[in-house]
Amino acid sequence: MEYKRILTIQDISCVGQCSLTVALPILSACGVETAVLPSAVLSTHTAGFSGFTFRDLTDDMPEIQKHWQKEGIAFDCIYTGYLGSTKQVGYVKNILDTMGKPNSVNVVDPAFADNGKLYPIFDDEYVAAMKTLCPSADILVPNITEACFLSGMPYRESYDEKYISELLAALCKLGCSKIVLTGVGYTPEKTGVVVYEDGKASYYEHRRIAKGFHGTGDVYASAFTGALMRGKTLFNAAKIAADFTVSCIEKTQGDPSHWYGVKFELALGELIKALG
Ligand code: PXL
Repeated sequence: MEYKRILTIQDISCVGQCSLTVALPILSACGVETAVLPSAVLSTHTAGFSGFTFRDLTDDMPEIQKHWQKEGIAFDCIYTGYLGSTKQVGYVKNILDTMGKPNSVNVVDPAFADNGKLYPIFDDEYVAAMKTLCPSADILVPNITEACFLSGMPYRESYDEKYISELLAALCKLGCSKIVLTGVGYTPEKTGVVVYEDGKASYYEHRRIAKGFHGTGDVYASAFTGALMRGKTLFNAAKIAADFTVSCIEKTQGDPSHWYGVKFELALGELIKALG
């Protein structure tokens, strides 16, 4: 098995099981070396905790990148998530465009919205900046809310396949080539992911667990990226990540005190097995 080196750029939420505290262990379990570039440090994530601290690391990025360039460091994959500021998006675009090895893969999880709403720190200016990342992404991994904000399509709670096709077409116009659209469900009991590649959409449908859990977008994107780096096809990586995320939710849903994230650690063995 070829040993791959990933760079992931997202925040450290010290408590809350999201972003880097999820991505690092999941990517390590997938057997890939993981370098990190923290976008910000927060005491907790912003979804449900109040009074969180927020240290923006935007101004550290160019110096860190310069040092890596001096050392000749490059990556097989660059995977981005929750970023710290609109200005930072420009730095991250430059990293995506220049720090990969030949044939490296850029995975961009927009990570700025869910359930029809932007996360607290973000605004329209941030969304506009995120649109500029799309042409630098080999694979975009949005949920439906993010896809709507990026494309300008209206957000809907219920929809049909035609709406999803229009959403994918609108994202392509921003310069995205491959898309893994998460949280696509056509019936109350089921949800799934649409994998769009070479002009063709394929759907992996699975059980929908009633309540949404924080951090599952990060769990999904991390497992997807890890599986991709292990040589899985786009569709198989999307499927492995979906099964893993469902299992993480199943292991959490019986415990109402664990409202802030999912107990993904308990399902890492299953992920490793699925990767073969
Ligand atoms: O899971 C996405 C995420 C990542 N990082 C922080 C967040 C959120 C979602 O709310 O607040 C800080």
